[in-house]
Amino acid sequence: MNSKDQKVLVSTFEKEVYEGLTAFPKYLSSKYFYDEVGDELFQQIMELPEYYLTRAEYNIFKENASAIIESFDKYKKGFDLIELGAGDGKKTKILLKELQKKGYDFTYMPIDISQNAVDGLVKNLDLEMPDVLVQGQIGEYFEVLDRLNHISDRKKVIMVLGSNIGNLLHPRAIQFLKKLCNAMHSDDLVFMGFDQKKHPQKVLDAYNDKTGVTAKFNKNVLSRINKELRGNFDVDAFMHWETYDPESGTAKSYLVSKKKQTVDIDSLSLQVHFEAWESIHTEISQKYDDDIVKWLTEESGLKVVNSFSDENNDYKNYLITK
Ligand code: AVJ
Repeated sequence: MNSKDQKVLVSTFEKEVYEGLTAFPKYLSSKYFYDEVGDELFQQIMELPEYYLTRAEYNIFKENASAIIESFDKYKKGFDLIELGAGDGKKTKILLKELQKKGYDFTYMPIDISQNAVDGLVKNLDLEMPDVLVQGQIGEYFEVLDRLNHISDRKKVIMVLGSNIGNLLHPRAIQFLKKLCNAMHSDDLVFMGFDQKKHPQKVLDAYNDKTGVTAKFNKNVLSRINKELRGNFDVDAFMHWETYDPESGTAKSYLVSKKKQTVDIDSLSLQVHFEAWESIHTEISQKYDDDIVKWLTEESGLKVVNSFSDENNDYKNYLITK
């Protein structure tokens, strides 16, 4: 990354922190959880006994790998397998192995804004699965999708895993799906994970683990402000709080100020006042059911053609076309 890009990034962070902490009620975007420390904490979250999402999706891949890739059958002679948001590739590797075994001709293209994440994954795949063609792509999802349409006219299967769409409230999820739809040709497919509505306690536990990793993850946004914007948040003066509304299916994370306090953020020349028990809203993790997914996709010009779920119906992956 050159210094010019860096400056643009920092100023977006500055601008959004300023907006969120001068708003009423206060908020910060969950996209700012993820720096090097946050990435590591999220890795730990995925290992937590309470955080069922990753295991459920992994099991769906394990149990259904051959059925899933049968859905890509007509693309066998050549397609791009694009993944928006490249994780550690643990789940994707199951599919890659199956595709290889069945003789599909494909290029795997992990897309992420983090050069670090993409490089790590590409290196790992070079070692573990040297025969798979991998082309990492750095950038914002839609920018890269756009670029791909100009470079390659092959069929696309676009994967969005981990219920990452759950960070978006429905109107923004529809925006996202509409943009996906625009980047697709008529035969292209989307394969997307949606965490399902379930016992409310199970959702609350997943986002409020006993060991406090999720609390640390949530507070990491404050540490980032301290580090990057010369802030002086006392992170211990805030507590992690989780809510889940079974009607809307929305889990929400907050940081709650345990006392009346004032925080300085020097790079923004900003003083932020907190009343005792005032909150900062930091994340939503939306839960879905078939009807909601059907509604979201139809609103976006897409349609669900198949779905795969784990044995508890905690989580589902949907196959979607234009
Ligand atoms: C990566 C957005 C899917 O909302 O479940 C995990 C992030 N936040 N624990 C989620 C997260 C708190 C996660 N997503």
